[in-house]
Amino acid sequence: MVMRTLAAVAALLISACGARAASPEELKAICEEAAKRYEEQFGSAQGAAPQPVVAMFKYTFCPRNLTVKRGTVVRFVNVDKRTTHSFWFRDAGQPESERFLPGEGATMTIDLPPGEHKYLCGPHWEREDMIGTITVTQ
Ligand SMILES: [Cu+2]
Repeated sequence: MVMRTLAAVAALLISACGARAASPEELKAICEEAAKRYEEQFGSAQGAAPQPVVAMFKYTFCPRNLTVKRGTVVRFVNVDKRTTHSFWFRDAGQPESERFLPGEGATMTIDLPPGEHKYLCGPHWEREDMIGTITVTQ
């Protein structure tokens, strides 16, 4: 009973803060829309780019999890309508990128040790759970 009450209070607090991880279905829908917007803006499919592209859209990195070989150049692009986004490999000791307006982006050479690396969107990781991972292979 106490546990149930605690769980209810926790759920209430989480919803009150607005921080809630999107479900896999929601992520899929967001990333499908992001891919569509990418193609409209850049004239080719996100998956057809010569280097992996991470689209930033609706507080989500698309794809949220990406696996690349060490040294791969990854492009991060904001395909949102109004919101600025950044990418920040904070745990790897790197500075935050600039905050990109819609249509802007930058590349990064993923020169990180093999393993999984979490990265954040500076303005949105805390409240909106805008967090991605890049898994580096040799
Ligand atoms: Cu963001």
